[in-house]
Amino acid sequence: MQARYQYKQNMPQHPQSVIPCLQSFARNRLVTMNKMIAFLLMAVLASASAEVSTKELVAVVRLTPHNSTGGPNVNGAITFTQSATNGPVTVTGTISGLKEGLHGFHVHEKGDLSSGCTSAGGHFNPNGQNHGAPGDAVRHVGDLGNIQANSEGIATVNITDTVISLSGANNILGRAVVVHEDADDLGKGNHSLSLTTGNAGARLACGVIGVSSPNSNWSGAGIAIVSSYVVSILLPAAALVLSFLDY
Ligand SMILES: [Cu+2]
Ligand SMILES: [Zn+2]
Repeated sequence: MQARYQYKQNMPQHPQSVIPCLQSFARNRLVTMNKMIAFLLMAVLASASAEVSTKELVAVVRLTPHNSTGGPNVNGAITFTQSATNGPVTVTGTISGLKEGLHGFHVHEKGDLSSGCTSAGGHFNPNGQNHGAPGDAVRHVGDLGNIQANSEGIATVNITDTVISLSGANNILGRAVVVHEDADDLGKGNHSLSLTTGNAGARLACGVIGVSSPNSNWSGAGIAIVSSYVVSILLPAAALVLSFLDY
């Protein structure tokens, strides 16, 4: 107390004591500026993260006949759109050249069409499940059910699926879409093939799922995860360090 009293008493009397006073003022100003910069940085990163994680991903596939010499001339174009990371994917488009009725419609595991649709492998099934309907808890990731062709052989596709994705473990990019000759029994037909293929018959047309837009920065999910890591871990850590500076 004595020392403090003396210091206070001495302050106005000695011009040198103005210097520590100014230093303290400057340090406080510096801490305030650091805080302002940190908050600005947080705001910028948070908005950047929100922007990236809601970026819409669009993929496309051009379906061509499995057997261009003699088989049915089935063609089509399908678009996959995902507006939020791991959100639902809408599947839209038109397929022509089909017989009227239901046709199995799946994502198969390989984008290899070197031997037509045969080399696309089985249904995309990263979790080793049985075949099922799109709404079933147990299904292949690639199980998109059936499309329905009208009397003119045209199927208008409009599906929303919550399992397939355009990023992450269920990413269908680079794999193949296959349209079948017969209806998919959705795993409930008691046929020997029901739990593997839905007994949907021959492969009529297929195509490889590829990038449409954005044409850069496609790995949106990865960037979003890094950004949320920055927001959830690094920024609070920075704020903690700054709070220690503010003595
Ligand atoms: Cu199939
Ligand atoms: Zn399946």
